[in-house]
Amino acid sequence: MKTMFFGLVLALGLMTAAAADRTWTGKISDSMCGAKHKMGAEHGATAMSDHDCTLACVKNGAKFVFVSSGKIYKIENQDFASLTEHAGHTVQLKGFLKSDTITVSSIETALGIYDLTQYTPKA
Ligand SMILES: [Cu+2]
Repeated sequence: MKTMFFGLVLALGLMTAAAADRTWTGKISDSMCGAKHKMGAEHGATAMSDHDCTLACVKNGAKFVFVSSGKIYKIENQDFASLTEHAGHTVQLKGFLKSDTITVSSIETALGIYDLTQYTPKA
């Protein structure tokens, strides 16, 4: 009886570990641009910030994606609130990865990473 109980605890423990969230540092982008926003190529001659480009692409039917270490991950929960807020930004994303798709559980601004592409200089 005792061994059965410990077996169950062990099994539950392993299940929890397998479903644990992971953290990545990367950029919120869109499926149309992927890793690189071609600065206006998709949106006429106007140069756009990564933030605006991502939002514009998503508005035009693209999906939010997450780019980390050159790899593009799909995002399962497209309606996750801070995706819009952090579009085009470098963030720390927490979530559960299944094949190439992440179910996002939290998005935070990546501390210590100063990303120039996030800022559009005001003329
Ligand atoms: Cu775009």
